[in-house]
Amino acid sequence: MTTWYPGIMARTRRLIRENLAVVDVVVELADARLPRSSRDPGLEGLLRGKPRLAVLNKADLADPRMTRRWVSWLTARGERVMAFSATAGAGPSKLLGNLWAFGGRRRPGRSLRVMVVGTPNVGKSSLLNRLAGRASAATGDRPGVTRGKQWITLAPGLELLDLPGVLPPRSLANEGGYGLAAVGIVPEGTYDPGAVAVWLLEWLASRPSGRQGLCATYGDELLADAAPHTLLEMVGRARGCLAPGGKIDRERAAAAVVKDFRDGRLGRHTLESPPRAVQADG
Ligand SMILES: Nc1nc2c(ncn2[C@@H]2O[C@H](COP(=O)(O)OP(=O)(O)OP(=O)(O)O)[C@@H](O)[C@H]2O)c(=O)[nH]1
Ligand SMILES: [Mg+2]
Repeated sequence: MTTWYPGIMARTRRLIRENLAVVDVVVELADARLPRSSRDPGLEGLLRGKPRLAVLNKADLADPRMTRRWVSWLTARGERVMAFSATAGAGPSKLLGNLWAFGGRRRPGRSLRVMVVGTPNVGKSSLLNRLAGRASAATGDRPGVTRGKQWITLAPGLELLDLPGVLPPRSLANEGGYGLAAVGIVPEGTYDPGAVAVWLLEWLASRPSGRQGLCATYGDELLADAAPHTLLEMVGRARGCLAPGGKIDRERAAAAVVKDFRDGRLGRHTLESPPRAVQADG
């Protein structure tokens, strides 16, 4: 199978296509911790040259230096892009300014209409709520919260369309490896949380900022003598995830690691780097 939930994904793509004609600008949300693989390359063709602003959301959870590198890299490739945090930090004035600037010409007196698209759980509904200054759209810490389309009218003269998330085809998502599961974009039940937790622990343990986050959360002894494959056991001990008989409950330990990472308790990390500058041809 190459597609997730083919019915829902086809319906969401149809919603995007059907509403494209009535919107002035599209905001494409990505997760700043996975600026490449949290974007569906299929959207490009679907959006047919509509003015588009790419927003690397959840920037509060990503490594700020890496976010700057990603913004520069994408900008150099001709994209309009900015970093944002829908639920933290600075307000939406820069985002609003960009929307008005990129929205193009409109009939006088008509509202600016903005469609928000992106993979599941990247914060589309949260961004709308932040712009609206009120909780108009339902949000939740799992993919698939928004089920249908919802227009939200903001004074003055701004209308926003919230849509469900679209997942890239499964084969492309696999290229994102465990990252998409780690940040909560792909649905539960489609990955093994134990494998994701072990991957995350090894990823973190292999870099100084990651080691710092692990020690701060689970104790210094975590890295003192742990071989990579025993990290999960060590976390289980630190977190008191014990099964009957005093054995470590690896499932609970894995869930704790994934949750701690998603909530930013292990530090601010970006799971993929922009490609190195390609050498000029010739
Ligand atoms: N730390 C942090 N959390 C965020 C941010 N934006 C959204 N979230 C959280 O991420 C989760 C998903 O947010 P939603 O707004 O429901 O995401 P969505 O893209 O609308 O998700 P679907 O409708 O399921 O596709 C929620 O728990 C939000 O509180 C952000 O900028 N920073
Ligand atoms: Mg939503």
